[in-house]
Amino acid sequence: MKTTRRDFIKISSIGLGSLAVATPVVNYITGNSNDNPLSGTGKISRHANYCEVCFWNCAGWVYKNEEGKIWKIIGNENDPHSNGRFCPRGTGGIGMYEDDDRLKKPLMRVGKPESQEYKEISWTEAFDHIAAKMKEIGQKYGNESIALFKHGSSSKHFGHLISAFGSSNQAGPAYAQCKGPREEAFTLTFGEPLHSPEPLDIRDSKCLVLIGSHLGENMHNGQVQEMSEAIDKGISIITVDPRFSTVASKSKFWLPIKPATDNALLLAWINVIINENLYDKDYIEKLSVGFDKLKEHVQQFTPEWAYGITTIEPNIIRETAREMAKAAPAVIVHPGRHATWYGDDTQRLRAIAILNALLGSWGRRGGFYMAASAKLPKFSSPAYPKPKWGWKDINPEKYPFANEGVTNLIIDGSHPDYKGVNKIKAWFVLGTNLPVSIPDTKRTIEAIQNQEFIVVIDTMPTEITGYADIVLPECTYIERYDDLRVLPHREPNIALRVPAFEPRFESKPAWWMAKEIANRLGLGDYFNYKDYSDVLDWQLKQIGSSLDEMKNLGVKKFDREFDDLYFAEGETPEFGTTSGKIELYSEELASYGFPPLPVYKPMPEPETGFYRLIYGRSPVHTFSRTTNNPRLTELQKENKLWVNPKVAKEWDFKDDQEIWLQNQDGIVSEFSIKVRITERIRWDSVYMVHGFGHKDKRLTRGFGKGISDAELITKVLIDPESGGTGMRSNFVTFVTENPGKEVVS
Ligand SMILES: Nc1nc2c(c(=O)[nH]1)N[C@H]1C(S)=C(S)[C@@H](COP(=O)(O)OP(=O)(O)OC[C@H]3O[C@@H](n4cnc5c(=O)[nH]c(N)nc54)[C@H](O)[C@@H]3O)O[C@H]1N2
Ligand SMILES: Nc1nc2c(c(=O)[nH]1)N[C@H]1C(S)=C(S)[C@@H](COP(=O)(O)OP(=O)(O)OC[C@H]3O[C@@H](n4cnc5c(=O)[nH]c(N)nc54)[C@H](O)[C@@H]3O)O[C@H]1N2
Ligand code: SF4
Ligand SMILES: [Mo]
Repeated sequence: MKTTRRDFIKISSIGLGSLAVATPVVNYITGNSNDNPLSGTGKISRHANYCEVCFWNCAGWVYKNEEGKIWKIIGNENDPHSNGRFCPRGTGGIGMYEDDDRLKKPLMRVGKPESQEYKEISWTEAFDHIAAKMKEIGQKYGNESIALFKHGSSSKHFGHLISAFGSSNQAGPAYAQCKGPREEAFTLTFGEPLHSPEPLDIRDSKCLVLIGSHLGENMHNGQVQEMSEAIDKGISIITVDPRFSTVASKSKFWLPIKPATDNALLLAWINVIINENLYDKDYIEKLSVGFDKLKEHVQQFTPEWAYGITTIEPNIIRETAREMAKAAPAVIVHPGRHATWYGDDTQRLRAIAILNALLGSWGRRGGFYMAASAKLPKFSSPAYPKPKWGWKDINPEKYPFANEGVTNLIIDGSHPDYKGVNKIKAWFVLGTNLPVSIPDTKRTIEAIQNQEFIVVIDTMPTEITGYADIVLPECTYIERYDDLRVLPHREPNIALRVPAFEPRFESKPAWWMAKEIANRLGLGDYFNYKDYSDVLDWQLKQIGSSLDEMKNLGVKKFDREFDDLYFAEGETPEFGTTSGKIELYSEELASYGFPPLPVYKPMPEPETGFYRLIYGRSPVHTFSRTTNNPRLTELQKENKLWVNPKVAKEWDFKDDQEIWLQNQDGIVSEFSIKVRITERIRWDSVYMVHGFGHKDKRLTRGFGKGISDAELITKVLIDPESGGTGMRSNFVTFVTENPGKEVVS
């Protein structure tokens, strides 16, 4: 049967399994964004925004109805991230605004540090207290001892504040818990990271290789849309996943690999592509270094060798390698995004980068295009003071290739067991739910308890807020200005966010909070504006636009400076690596004692009765940030545990039976999870969606619904090159009787 784009969209809702789909939100998913409700009524209004439900940051319009109430959010047709369509989560973003469980007023902890009792305070009290504490801690330990954990658009404002105060200790989970190893592996190989959105030319690709990347469940909008388009045009997809993912059902090949063995498959593919002369000789000869060493290195990694490790048959390994080569250079071995799996992640991503190089897909149509960003002038602000030390100095021996703040290193510097001199003593946390997003929660909490002061800026009472001394309620993205979205794409472009509503309750935008704190610290010069719209208007005027124009457009595209989306025929481009070439062999890695050519390292295996815990995304949720959302919990309120029928039989499980999980370190899940018996998962693993099992009772819809994978991730395998925390190294067994754990909340 021919696959159509509609089929693909349908399949992603089929992928929702038993979820209720007859809700208003679903209508928006396929809803036509062309129906212009502005016509005729005169009362309905639309307001430019870009979505903050995930970091694809699709641009769209927030609509108000005749009564001035929120009506819907839809995509902006001119936006290359959304192409006029939002994913189900983006559509459900209005639930973030509507949620009555939101943080409403600034809160201050009362009583002992470990108590979770708070009193409401005024904004003035909150700011006076924060500024006084910052001064006190700065005087005692140096301003560098204050760190910022951050995720999301508004974190920039607190990043600015902390930098102005004199600390560069800033990090977010989007690096060491997400794409860190990938960015460093691609930088080592091609001289530049991939950024977001990744410059993948999926729409013109003929073969897409997905190693874990579960597009369709991972709803990165533009990529999913381009993949649907490419499916229409007959793209051949090779999916490597121990689980029959939604996209596996759209693939020509599904390789149900034994988890933790991908490096062996990648090396065998490289072996076949080189030994069968399937690589792009001209490209490799002109543009790369180290081919001979690579060729010699991979001789040992035959498909027969890989079969014993991966359980993928040698003829399938050969056939899929030929399939890629047939499509080259219009082929993409997808680099994935959440790359922190097994602690050998820079090595795996190096193998992926090298495979793309051999196929000649970098800089080629249907492969990786050369992205371009719009250029915006910086709003004037004094230079930052130079900190005496930064996060790298917490342990200079660790993670030599980390180019962005490593959250877990800052946690090391905050922990009571830290012996170094560069101690962290206070945290600001904005837009990240650290107990859920950083593995080894126990260690994170020990680090928190070793701090003299913690401020959390959030929209919801999620787990992290319970550890704060002061909680500041931020308004949602629908109620505030933020920076212009400036992200790379085929065409440089910018997108605007304006408030469609006054903030609900007493919530406020982060830019205002940062500015008020700065004023109290004598750093007002760094926030030299009245309202953030002044900054936007000034910046826009410098590039020939204005706030008014952008309010009407939402998105503006600019011409590329050069016609260099792909490499020109015969061109010999220079790469940002040390050699100026694509580095198949990395002298740089060698110089730090790391393998200069990718290697396979066997990983620990589960004991009898234990199964590897793997996790991924639901198409209707983002991490833990949406699992209390009134719109999105209607679509899916809990996660389920995927269990293979063979395992279910051994344990005598029935579908929807409630069980608890216990990991290799004896940690038992706080809540229970329903079993989903399915052939779609290997017998050696179990699978769940991340972000459920909230432990804070103030989250009335999310509390106790399903299990949090994070609480079972106590064993972390850290990638020594980048600091990325491998989290798929945990094994669980089943507990069928209620262990009667008390919920502390
Ligand atoms: N709907 C939705 N979409 C999202 C997000 C969200 O929260 N919700 N988050 C966004 C973010 S920030 C990120 S980083 C991305 C993450 O999305 P991806 O980068 O696609 O995530 P991965 O963790 O690489 O992929 C999860 C898949 O890996 C499979 N897997 C597990 N172990 C192995 C293994 O050993 N080998 C192989 N080959 N596969 C394995 C799982 O079965 C699952 O299908 O998603 C983004 N998109
Ligand atoms: N076990 C496990 N851990 C993981 C992952 C996994 O799959 N499994 N995925 C990893 C990946 S890929 C990533 S990118 C990270 C994501 O890590 P996080 O970004 O920490 O993810 P969330 O759980 O969504 O937490 C977001 C927090 O920000 C708050 N928030 C939402 N919007 C706003 C806002 O506008 N302003 C403010 N101030 N706060 C806001 C939410 O209420 C919530 O408390 O997690 C990583 N950690
Ligand atoms: S992919 Fe979905 S959730 Fe993410 S920014 Fe776009 S619309 Fe929002
Ligand atoms: Mo991520």
